[in-house]
Amino acid sequence: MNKIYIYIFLSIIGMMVLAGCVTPNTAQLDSDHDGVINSRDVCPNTPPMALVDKYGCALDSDHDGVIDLYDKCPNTPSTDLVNKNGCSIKK
Ligand SMILES: [Ca+2]
Ligand SMILES: [Ca+2]
Repeated sequence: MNKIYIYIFLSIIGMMVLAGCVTPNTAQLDSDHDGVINSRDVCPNTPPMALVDKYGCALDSDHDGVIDLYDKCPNTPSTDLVNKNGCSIKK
């Protein structure tokens, strides 16, 4: 008897979805799992384990273009050119 009620309930929900009455709430998804939902995420593809700001963008504390997650020299002067590891390139 209970299976019939479950079947009827699921059928009604299914019909509502098909009719467009109920849509999955994709705005609340966080596809890159950084803690910032997609509808507010300015950087939707941040690497796993990267620390992010309130906009969902990976932190780059020394602003050299290499995010903290990959930056092996986290305090390079802002005037220096850096390599892919975030370390100053000798001039
Ligand atoms: Ca996100
Ligand atoms: Ca950096």
